[in-house]
Amino acid sequence: MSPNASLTLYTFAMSHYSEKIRWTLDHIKADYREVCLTPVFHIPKALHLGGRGQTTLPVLQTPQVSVQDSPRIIDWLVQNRGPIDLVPPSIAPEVRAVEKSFDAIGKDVARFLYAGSFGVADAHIVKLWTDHATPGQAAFIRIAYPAIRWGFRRKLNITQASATRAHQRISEVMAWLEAQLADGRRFLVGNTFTVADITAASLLAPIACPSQHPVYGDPAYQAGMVAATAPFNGRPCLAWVRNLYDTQRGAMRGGAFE
Ligand SMILES: N[C@@H](CCC(=O)N[C@@H](CS)C(=O)NCC(=O)O)C(=O)O
Repeated sequence: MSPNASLTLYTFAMSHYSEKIRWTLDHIKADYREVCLTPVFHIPKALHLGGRGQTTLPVLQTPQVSVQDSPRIIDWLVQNRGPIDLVPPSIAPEVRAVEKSFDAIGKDVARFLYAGSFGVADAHIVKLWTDHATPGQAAFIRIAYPAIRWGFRRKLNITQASATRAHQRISEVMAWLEAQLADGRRFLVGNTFTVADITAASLLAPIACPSQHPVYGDPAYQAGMVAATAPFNGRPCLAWVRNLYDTQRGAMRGGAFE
């Protein structure tokens, strides 16, 4: 990262959609700076930069525009920093279709993991939510945690029934992924590493817990999520995710985790 990087990526350290864009920027060796925000305190920044009435991260701030929503950020990179080898024009529709199907389970992954860890691993969650906070923000999160947790439950619609449905949808996508990988292929589309692979691996990384990731690779995270991730233990697709991290992930260059 250079101090004058032209791109700024606003993330949550633990967000899998943020990891998708972080990995993409790292792969194309973009000169960017990452700023990890703290839940709740991210809202004004995301609303202001995103300009779409949405509060989600990641948001990529560029000299021209700020772009919110990971597929839109990929679009922007292809149009403004392209051609990028992660979206080869000849197979772009297939790559983007696989990206879309994994993006679609991101909320279920969050829903399922929070359902399994709220009330069980609250101290770990508070730590995750405050790792990049100022002392004042951290104090607020600690005091207001029960209310924030309640808000998360409502926003993500976390109930026993929705967690069961989330488990089912994640399992279906994992089964699809494992069927693709059954012929021994390394990459999902076109025998080359693409945004399809990055999206699949990033969106499943909170469950696969690759050691390279600053949050999911942390033994404290893994201990906190042990019960929540247990139903997926031993799935071959998670071994593929970890292998992709071993062979393709490389360094995180945005500076947030140095
Ligand atoms: N469609 C969005 C989804 C991003 C998303 O859901 N981000 C979550 C974190 S993983 C978030 O920002 N949640 C907080 C909020 O919605 O205010 C994308 O692909 O970027």
